[in-house]
Amino acid sequence: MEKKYFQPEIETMPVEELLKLQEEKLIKQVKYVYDNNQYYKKLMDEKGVKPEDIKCRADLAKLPFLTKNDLREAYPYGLLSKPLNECVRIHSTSGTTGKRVVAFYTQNDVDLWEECCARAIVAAGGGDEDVCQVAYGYGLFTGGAGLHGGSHKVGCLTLPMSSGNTERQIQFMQDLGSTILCSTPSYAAYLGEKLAEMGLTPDDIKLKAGIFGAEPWTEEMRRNIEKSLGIKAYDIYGLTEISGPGVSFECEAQTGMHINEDHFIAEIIDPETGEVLPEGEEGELVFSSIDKEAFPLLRYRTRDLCVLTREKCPCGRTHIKMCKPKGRSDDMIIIRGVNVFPSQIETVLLKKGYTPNYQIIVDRINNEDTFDINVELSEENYRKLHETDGEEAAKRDLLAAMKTMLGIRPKLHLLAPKSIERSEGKAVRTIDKRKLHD
Ligand code: DLL
Repeated sequence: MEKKYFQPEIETMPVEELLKLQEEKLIKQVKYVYDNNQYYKKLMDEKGVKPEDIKCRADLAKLPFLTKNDLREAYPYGLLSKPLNECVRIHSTSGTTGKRVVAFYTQNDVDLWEECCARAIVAAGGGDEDVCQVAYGYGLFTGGAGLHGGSHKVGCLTLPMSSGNTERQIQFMQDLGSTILCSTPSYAAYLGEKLAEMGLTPDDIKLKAGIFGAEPWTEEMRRNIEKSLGIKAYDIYGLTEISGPGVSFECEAQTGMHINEDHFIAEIIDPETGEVLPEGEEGELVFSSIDKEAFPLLRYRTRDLCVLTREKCPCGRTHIKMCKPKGRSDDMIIIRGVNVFPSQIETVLLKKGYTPNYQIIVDRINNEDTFDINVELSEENYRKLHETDGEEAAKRDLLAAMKTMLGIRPKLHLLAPKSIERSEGKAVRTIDKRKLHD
């Protein structure tokens, strides 16, 4: 029988009990970190906070923040809080900017992390009769390992495909009857496209659900993937520093992701002042892991912009929900003084019937920012525009919609089908050439 929750007693725990549990774990964890981690002890000493000062959940605000810079400074062992012989695993961020961040896990850390992923799979309708195709990258990236472990815990038949080799993914999907797909949303969109290209329809495969995350994606993208693969698409969020995928996950309501609050305390802060903001306000997401052993970060600033809500959820889970993150504050591009998020561009494109294959190119020429968007046309659109000579009119229409959404005017280029490289992992949406000149 299909289970509704992986750990019902925790996932539906009354809120007061949950907050009490967090408080108890927090008080213990602060002492543990202070006693076992020189780096964080120093930050606490500098701020004049002692473990005894943390007596309740609200006292969390007294603790110092940790930032990505701290993690780089402490690389590789500075934030490790267990002897290496008690650690069993390492994962790492992709390190596109600066030094990689390395995170360590004890066996207990791995078990709790995999349970979080198992909760996400069950929330997406997964059970021991499912075939779970894990098409996130395996390796240092946490996506493959996390969902793989979660799939085992649920008892699914696990297909450790990793990403790439797209035709083979579809072949296996057909031959082995995969029912759940785990991948980045951009790769799922590519798989949907490939399915059609191979002359197949969603009726030729057995997929029913997808668990997609690791990068920002819009509601329009969700509908696009759901249609092309014939599934229900669920969001999953996480970051290497805090464990990996499964820090939060979507339930059947598809209105935000439940944060696994028995392991992580989430706060929203004003990114400028560091002040804690009330529920419902948008700001930077900050996490404290309250029961991790090897790499227990307290008040880690994610740079993800987000809103938290504790509204009652029809699924029965009591854990607080976070909205789809708008992107990291560092995904935001400032063009001629205006803040632009790739997700805004994705929304306009998909609403107007374009493909989710686009690239933003920003440069600075003669001291002025240039802003170009390459938009790939579908075969159908391409044919239509060329048969009717409608390219200029289509561009004008798209430009007006972009101007309304962004407040500034990009230069649009409508490209032939298949001219933008597909992503098998996290999509690279922005090429900011200004950084190359700095
Ligand atoms: O991306 C972990 C992960 C793997 C999550 C698989 C979900 C599925 P990192 O490589 O450390 O870890 O990147 C973490 O990716 O701070 C967000 O900016 C972004 N991110 C992750 N999930 C989502 C999501 C993994 N669902 C960074 N929506 C995070 C938007 C996401 N952004």
